[in-house]
Amino acid sequence: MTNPLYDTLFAPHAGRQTPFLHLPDGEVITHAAFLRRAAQLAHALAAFGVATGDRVAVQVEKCPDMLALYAACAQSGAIFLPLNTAYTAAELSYFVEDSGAALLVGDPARPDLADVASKAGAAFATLSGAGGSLSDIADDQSDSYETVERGADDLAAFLYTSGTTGRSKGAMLSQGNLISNAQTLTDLWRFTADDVLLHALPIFHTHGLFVASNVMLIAGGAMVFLPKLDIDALIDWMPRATAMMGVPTFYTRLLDDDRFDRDLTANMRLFISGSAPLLAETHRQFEGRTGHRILERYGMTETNMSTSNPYDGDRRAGTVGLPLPDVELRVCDAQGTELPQGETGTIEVRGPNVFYGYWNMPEKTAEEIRPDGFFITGDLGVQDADGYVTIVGRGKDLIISGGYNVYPKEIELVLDEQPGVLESAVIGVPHADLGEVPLAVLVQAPGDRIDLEAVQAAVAGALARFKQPRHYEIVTELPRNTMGKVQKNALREVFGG
Ligand code: MCA
Ligand code: AMP
Repeated sequence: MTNPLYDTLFAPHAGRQTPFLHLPDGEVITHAAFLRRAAQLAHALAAFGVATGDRVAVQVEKCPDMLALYAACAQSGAIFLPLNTAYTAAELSYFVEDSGAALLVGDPARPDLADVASKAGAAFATLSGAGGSLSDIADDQSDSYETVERGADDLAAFLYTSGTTGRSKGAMLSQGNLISNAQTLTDLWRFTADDVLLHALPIFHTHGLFVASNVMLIAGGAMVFLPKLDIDALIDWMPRATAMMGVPTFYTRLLDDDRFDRDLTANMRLFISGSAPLLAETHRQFEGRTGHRILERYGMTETNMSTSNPYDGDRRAGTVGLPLPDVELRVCDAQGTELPQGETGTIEVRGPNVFYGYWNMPEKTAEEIRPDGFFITGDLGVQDADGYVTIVGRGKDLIISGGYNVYPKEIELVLDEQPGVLESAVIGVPHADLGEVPLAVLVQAPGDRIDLEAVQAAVAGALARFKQPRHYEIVTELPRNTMGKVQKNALREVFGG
């Protein structure tokens, strides 16, 4: 194989006149057409000076060309770096600079991005829309491209993941990481060329890109490619689909709709949930309404997927199932000593799915990957006698809102800078639709005054909307333990976390 990722996911589809992407307006992009477009985009990347091993940062709305750009990066040996469309220019600057991206591909509707690129010394292009420069150049290119030689150990993607220190880390994923996981999941979940997957997830995260899209590419099936979660569209397409992947909010919103019932899901063979805890209650309600048992799985940006409930066996509500066939999982104490079965500890995983490390952060990498290769997830779990894993909490200070990770530290750093704020603490509080949302507790500086509107405006300029606290509380001091550490549990008790 000259390029394992391209050769596994994309090359087998050359010339296949089979549907790959069903778009909301009824347009169908065949596998063959998709590959031709990817080749054109690979030429366009070269025209922007992108070379093998270069990072291509991409912040554009979900569209077929964005997925084709992923294929183009694979084919040309560039490293794909997708970014959440909600990120502000301030957040984006960090990713583009830190990664040393050669090119930033942005939305034409975001004129501030050209500036972000130029400050970071990266070239800038827009993808789609009127006058989209990369797509315009691609239109004039040959639709075949000589695949660049790469190996399984070469890097294929960077995904930035925020951290408890407030500084995002670029997780380096190799071709081998992506292929092994996609192959394992395709087999485990029995995806074939006959499947039609409802795809309403964003494609800038592991879930929508490496789980959903890679699996469908290996299987050779089709995707109903919706720009975002749209319950009407899901209900409309469901009788023509066979499977869906979503975060728990997808399932609770479907259950809120009376049209969603057994008849509507008669053609579906599989519903998969992940990225955030699915309440056992949602699992049961879903089964009661449709007869389908949702299959819950668990993973991380750094590991792709690590566990899954079985396809044929018992899909146990409230658990994330069993370690994947090629993944070793252990539950450990803080020193990495494995605990007896049935005890709660930190989940550690090892296998071909585990990433290569954090870009330019060898110390962080060494802190999180043990010398024996086990990655410390920071999730607290317990494994039962049958091997089923239950996530019981998080050792890391993390809020998951609608499937997006929000690290309190990142918000606290912004809040602490605001006039009148002596210090702050951010906690997650329950939210019926999104699972949890951030609540900020602010301590007013003595003799000073906090202007909440000004604080909210400053936060809006600095942080993506999904990270912005939905509630604020002002207190005179934060509860601390004898070591001086803020007791977030005490805050959760007071403010309903
Ligand atoms: C949108 N908003 C949010 C979120 N999404 N606020 C908090 N949390 C969110 N997740 C804000 C918008 O800025 C807007 O703010 C308002 O909520 C409504 O926006 P809208 O676009 O209508 O929201 P939506 O389309 O209904 O989106 C909600 C969503 C979406 C469907 C839950 O966020 C989503 O698709 N989430 C999936 C994320 C995902 O793929 N995660 C996987 C990463 P305003 O109030 O100003 O109007 S984790 C991963 O990959 C690991 C490896 C794994 O295990 O899978
Ligand atoms: P990310 O850093 O975006 O990759 O998010 C990974 C985190 O999401 C994990 O460390 C878990 O805390 C959480 N997560 C993913 N899947 C599940 C699940 N099925 N149940 C509970 N938490 C999950």
